[in-house]
Amino acid sequence: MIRKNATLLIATALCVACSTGNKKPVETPRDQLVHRLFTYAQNGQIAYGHQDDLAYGHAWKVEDWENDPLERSDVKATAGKYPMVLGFDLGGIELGNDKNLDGVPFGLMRKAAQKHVERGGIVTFSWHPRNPLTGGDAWDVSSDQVVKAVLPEGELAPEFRVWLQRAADFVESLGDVAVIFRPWHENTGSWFWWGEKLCSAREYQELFRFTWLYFVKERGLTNVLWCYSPGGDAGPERSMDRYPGDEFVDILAVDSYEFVGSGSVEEARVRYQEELKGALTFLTAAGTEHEKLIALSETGLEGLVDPKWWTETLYPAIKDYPISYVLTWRNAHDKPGHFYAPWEGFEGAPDFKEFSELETIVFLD
Ligand code: BMA
Repeated sequence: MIRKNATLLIATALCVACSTGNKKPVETPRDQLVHRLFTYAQNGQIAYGHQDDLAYGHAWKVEDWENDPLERSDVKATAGKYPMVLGFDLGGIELGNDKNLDGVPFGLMRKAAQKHVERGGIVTFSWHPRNPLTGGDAWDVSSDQVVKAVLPEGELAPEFRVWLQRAADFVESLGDVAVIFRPWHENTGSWFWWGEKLCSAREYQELFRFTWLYFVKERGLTNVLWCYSPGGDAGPERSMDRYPGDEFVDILAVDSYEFVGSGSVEEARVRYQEELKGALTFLTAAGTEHEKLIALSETGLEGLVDPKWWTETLYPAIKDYPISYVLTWRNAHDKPGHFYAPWEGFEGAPDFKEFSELETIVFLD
């Protein structure tokens, strides 16, 4: 039923997305990407994504990126196929650094993103910029004046403009490639300086809109799909209270993780599935109402401590919702327990392989 309603909407939205005023066929990379994501949702398919997949994995990383073919991937090693969606994080670009906050060179990121698109994949960027007021990282929530300070009337506006400029320069340097950009994520939590308790709803909306205006209107970066992704536990009211508005958003998404904590894996699974189903029910309705694509922009279970996580936890929780993609977080090369996809030799890998072979889950062959 959910799928049927969504299909009707998607068919309508697809016409809107494809029409360029005079019934021209799909043409720009952005139109093509919108079309593709709507088609997945319409067909009951979900593209699978993995953060940083081509840059490193569990206990390995690309060293000489300029000469590396970028063919290594934990996902490929365990599923036999690349993830369809490749995520990267721009954190650090704002300072003009040559590597991001997790040590990924931006040169490698650019090359991997372009290669992934050439291979037929989709690329998404998140951004964990540092705290421009305190000099701390994105998680520095010691001041609730940061968002206010970076807005056009604020005392840090000129510096923040340079930060936006550096992020936009990177996106522009990718060439004529459409990408999903997901700034100011998990804003219904209060662990980033743009979080719920750190700014008013209006300030948050202005931050998102200002970022959009800078990229789209000032820089003419029209190949970006804008993704708004609050936390999966926030519910409709809190999520939409800070929604920047239909003009500024193409994809409505949520981030939602499974946490085991001190309880059992079984209890964690029940909590996670409940939260996820609640969030995806809300997203499905919001997607219909606002005529937007929907996605599960970040998810996972750290260390995959549930051996059947893919087929018995994640899949049953997402299969009935028209999400265009689901992305699991990174496999750190330097923190042995910090991984969200299997790797070669990991005992839970067969369950992931089974997941990758499901007809409705889309990988990149
Ligand atoms: C977090 C962790 C951190 C990382 C950050 C940005 O969830 O993976 O180690 O620095 O994301 O990628």
